[in-house]
Amino acid sequence: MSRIATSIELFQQGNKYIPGGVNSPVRAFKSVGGSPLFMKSGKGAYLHDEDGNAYIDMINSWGPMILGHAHPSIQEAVKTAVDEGLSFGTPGRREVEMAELIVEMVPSIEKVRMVNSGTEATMSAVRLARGYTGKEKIIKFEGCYHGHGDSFLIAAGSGAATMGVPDSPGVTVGTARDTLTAVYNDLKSVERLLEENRGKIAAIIVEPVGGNMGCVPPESGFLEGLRTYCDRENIVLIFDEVMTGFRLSPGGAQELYGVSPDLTTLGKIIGGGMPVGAYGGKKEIMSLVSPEGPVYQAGTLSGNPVAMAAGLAMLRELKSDELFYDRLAEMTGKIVKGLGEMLDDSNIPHQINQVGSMYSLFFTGEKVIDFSTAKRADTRRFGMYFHGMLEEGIYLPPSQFESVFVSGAIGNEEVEKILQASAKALKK
Ligand code: KE4
Repeated sequence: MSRIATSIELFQQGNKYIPGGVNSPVRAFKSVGGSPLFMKSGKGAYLHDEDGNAYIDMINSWGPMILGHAHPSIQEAVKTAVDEGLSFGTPGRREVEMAELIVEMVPSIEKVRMVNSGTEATMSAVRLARGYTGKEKIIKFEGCYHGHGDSFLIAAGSGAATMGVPDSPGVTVGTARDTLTAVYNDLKSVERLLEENRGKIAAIIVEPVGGNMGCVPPESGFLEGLRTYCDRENIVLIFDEVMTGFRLSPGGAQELYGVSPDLTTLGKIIGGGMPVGAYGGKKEIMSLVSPEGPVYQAGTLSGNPVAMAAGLAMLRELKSDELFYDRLAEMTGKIVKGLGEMLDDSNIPHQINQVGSMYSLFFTGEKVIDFSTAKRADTRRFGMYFHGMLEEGIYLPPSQFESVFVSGAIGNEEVEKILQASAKALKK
């Protein structure tokens, strides 16, 4: 009998009632093949599937579980909140505490609004930027993902057109017309769009470290260049830090790279594992958000007390341990160094991009600096590596175009296991 028989059975059952058997597409293992694992529990660095198999978790729920699973202080905070009731639809103490903490930790945020997902955060930030500037177009970057809002599901139009085309049925041409797509790390591609759309661009939205084409760091001067353009053209610079916020440093990528956006979107870690997103930034812009201003945005469960309890516990843990991020980057560096050495020894063409506790292994000989170079990596080889690691009990992101997220629960013992597993998986 298969070692993942229960997961297979649950997936078959799930497919009867849920589109693709999952509640978020990337979980379905489509790009690596095979049947997705159904996880039953997590503790520390480990996940346990429904068949009792244990895995070292290298995704950590796509980023949120930076402290590892079932961290005592987060569990305790949630249990306390649960005993007081789940939701009131009124303002609550924890929302004020959370807003205060975010303003304290993220340099550019002066006011912040809680929402329920990263998608809600980015959709709201773009609407706010349009309301604030009175302009309609936005610039995003190929390979950057900002959630499933219509404005973001846009493929790069043909060069001449420069205008986007819908990347999903259901997204209207009208919506696509207002989204322009540039090339990550290529300021000239941004300048061309600015020249062709002078005075029409409300916002530039960017992942300050690419995580959705695999991990792709900003080249020197890229983020600074965007900041210069936005200052010159009265454009709102939005850093989508849903992935990098509280991941790369207490103040996220903007603290790491020293570039201040006008608005920041947050998610993942901020909820401690519960559904939370947020957007925030300059008071001058945020003061336009309803009910203080005319830009409407709302949410029944925004600032939910249980979710706030989890998020507060998470951020307080991260804020309290000054050496946490250094240790995390050092542990990640050990994995990346060991992996690089064995790939060099095996003469396997590879690139490993790492920023702090995010990294991606690409099977390609060329530097991966944008979506085009990422797409030229050998994704079939990645699928084989993914399954080889899974068989050894290491759970990697099931896609070449996702980033590994190392948690603070991964210690030297786990690093050793990850490298031993990699040595075997690369031989398959
Ligand atoms: P959510 O709506 O999934 O909470 O956040 C959307 C989002 C926004 N911005 C960035 C930079 C993001 O990475 C995301 C979501 N990331 C994906 C993983 N690449 C979530 C996993 C999934 O879609 O299931």
